[in-house]
Amino acid sequence: MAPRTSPEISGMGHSMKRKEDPRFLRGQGRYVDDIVLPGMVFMDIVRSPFAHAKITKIDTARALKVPGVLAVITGETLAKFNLHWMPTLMSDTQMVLPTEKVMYQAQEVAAVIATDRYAAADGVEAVEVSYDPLPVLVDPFKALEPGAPVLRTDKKGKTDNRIFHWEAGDRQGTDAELAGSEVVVKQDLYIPRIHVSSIETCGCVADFDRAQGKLTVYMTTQAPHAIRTVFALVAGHVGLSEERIRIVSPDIGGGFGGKVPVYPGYVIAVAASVVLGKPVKWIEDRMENLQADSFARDYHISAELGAKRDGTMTALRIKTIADHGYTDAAANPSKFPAGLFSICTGSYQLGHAFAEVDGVYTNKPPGGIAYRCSFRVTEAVHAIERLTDILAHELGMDPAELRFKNFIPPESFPYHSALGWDYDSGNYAAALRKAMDRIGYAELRKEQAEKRARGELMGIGISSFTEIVGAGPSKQFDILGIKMFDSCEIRVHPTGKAIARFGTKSQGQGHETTYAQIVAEELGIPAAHVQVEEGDTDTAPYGLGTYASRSTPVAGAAGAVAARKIRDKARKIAAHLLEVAEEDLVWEPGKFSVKGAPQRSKTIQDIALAAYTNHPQGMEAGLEAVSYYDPPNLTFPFGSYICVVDLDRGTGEVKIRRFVAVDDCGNIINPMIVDGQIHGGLTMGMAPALLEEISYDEDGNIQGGSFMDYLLPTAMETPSWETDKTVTPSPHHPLGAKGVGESATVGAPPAIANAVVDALWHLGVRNIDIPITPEKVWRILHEKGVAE
Ligand code: PCD
Repeated sequence: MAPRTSPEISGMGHSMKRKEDPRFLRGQGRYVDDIVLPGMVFMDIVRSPFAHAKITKIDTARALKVPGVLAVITGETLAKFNLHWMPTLMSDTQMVLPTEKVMYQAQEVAAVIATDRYAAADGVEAVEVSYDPLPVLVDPFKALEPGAPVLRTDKKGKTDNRIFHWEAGDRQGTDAELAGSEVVVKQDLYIPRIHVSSIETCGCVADFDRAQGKLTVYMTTQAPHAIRTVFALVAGHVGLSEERIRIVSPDIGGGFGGKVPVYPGYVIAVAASVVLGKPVKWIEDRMENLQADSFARDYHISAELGAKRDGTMTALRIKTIADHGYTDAAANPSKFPAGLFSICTGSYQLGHAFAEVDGVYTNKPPGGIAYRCSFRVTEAVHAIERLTDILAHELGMDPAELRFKNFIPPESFPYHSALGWDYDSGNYAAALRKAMDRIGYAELRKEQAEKRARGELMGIGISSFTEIVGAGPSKQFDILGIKMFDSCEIRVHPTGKAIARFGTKSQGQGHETTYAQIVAEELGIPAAHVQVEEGDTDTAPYGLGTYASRSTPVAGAAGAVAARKIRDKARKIAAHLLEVAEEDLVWEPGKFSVKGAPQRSKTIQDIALAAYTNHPQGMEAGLEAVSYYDPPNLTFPFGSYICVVDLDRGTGEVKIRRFVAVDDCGNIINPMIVDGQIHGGLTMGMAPALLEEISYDEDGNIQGGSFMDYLLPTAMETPSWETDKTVTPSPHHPLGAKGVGESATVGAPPAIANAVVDALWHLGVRNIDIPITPEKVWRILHEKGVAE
């Protein structure tokens, strides 16, 4: 789509350089740890070595003698104010600090406050905690067995470890259809626990000002307003009411869903600041971040896909056990305990589908965050895309051909899925065809056959995913009852420059640039003259925050709507200045002119000045507007990815030779930023496919709790991504845009897994659970007698 505005205005479609980058590139960003307040003290946390144990004693005497240590806070301290437990976003309860027992390794046990960070760490070493170990449950299947020890003994009347049972679709119809299907493929898939590992860990500076009775918390949160409300609900009874709480999210070094939850550390820091009357800084270290912050995934999926022998898909049935750790602290919309997992019918016409998920308590850290995925979409896409490939192989059909046969055709949109979603728009075949042309699919298949004949192992994997982002219509989506709208407030100053404030919060996505471009598109004020602000609850309009790729679909839409309100007023002022009727004016980005007399015009800058100096009698002065946007539907971005791998028969290493990603996120605001999002997302999709996993031994000891074992991709492992686009606008979004931030992380893992299995299918390999490590492949090569 050709941009409508000039490069000077830089509305949509311009690859304008990021306004935030000069400060980031010069090391001048202002992150939480850069905040230094007078009299500030430091907090460090004592953590449990056991995954499940009774606390018999906490002796703080020695710690209190460490020079610089000011206080030690325990569960008992908090219990006096009834602050030792807090609600989770899923209306479960979570310990801030324990008074009786710990439930996972690395759980917070006590906090030490000291005059400097080192003294706090020394104090942590000196706190003596006595534990009485209890039986540990790490396997969710065992946790569900009758007679398994009940973990949540704090919940009166709880007799098992099940958290919830959730289901969607038509069970009977699906059962019947599958029973009558000519072919049914079944596969168990485990999608392991992973961690976002953003460059910046979590932390805060809690500053309770006794004189004003006001609490300011600078913190790494993706959702500042929601956090303010949660704090008010949790601590209202000790006098912290909402107007006395200010949350500030400064620059954030990566969120990826990991900075949505409220972690105990934040609450303890707030309590410490209230008790001591001093600002308290708490910054997690790298190991704490990896071991105790919310995890993602951990879904045990059992899926069945039915089809006719000609490849027409008929029905999908999925049963999932979801390991949630010791509390349900998933960051999901309230009505969706399994997130948007019911997008699992993917890009295909499926008449019948049924999905069920059981959430289970285990002795692991809580979480279930939407790590670069709009609430369990990654899990859903992995299931359907893996099953589709298995079906193709079983039928002896080309996986691309099978997809073309089953895609929802473009004329069927809006498409009502068997699990209840109304997909807004799509053209799946166009994206797959483009990806196939780009990569030279037919040639690659020939090459693969030749190589196979020579014993070389090469695989081609496709993933044609559909995403679901932009929560959400407020009739379905809320968090703790707060509807999931989002907001924008724009003020145009007399000199024609503007400030735009949003209810979301960028963590690196580039909102300062793209939001300014949205305002530029709608008002013709150059994006360079639009200052974007987010993240301060004292100034920004109330919004639900940035996650689930919702900023463009929801807050971006609010930006367009607010700008249009301003344009409506600007039209009235222009009519007054030009002494014509409003209907006689035509708009082009940046000015109104008189129909048939284009030389008679007023620029938006002229109009802005008039709004303060020469506005019509009876009209209020000023030029500003606010919009709280409630989207009529979600947006459904999609794409087709093709991955080519070569397997090393000596080492089992998977080498990604090529990876073509064709994405469709509707109309694009900033093509350069979108490409950056795809590159980052693909790398974060490759990571769990090949490298990352957090697991636990029988005693609940974390495996992969440091970067020695938890392997993040570096430039060495990352291939050169080849990206392309198709453009299918969203029919309901004011700018035709869909979200894109998570597409690549969601779409990439099955493309890679499908490619590896494609290389090995002829040897009888149907599935390898991710991460597909060299060791797993090496073992298979030996088992099949093809190792070198
Ligand atoms: N765009 C454009 N166009 C279109 C779309 C979009 O341009 N069509 C762009 C925008 O504006 C921005 C971006 O792109 O800037 C993105 O967007 P979105 O999709 O809307 O999204 P957001 O909301 O903003 O964001 C969020 C996401 C998420 S969700 C995640 S994970 C991740 C992503 O984002 N994270 C991050 N990306 C990123 N990047 C960075 N740098 N960092 C970070 O942290 Mo979640 O749920 O939270 O898990």
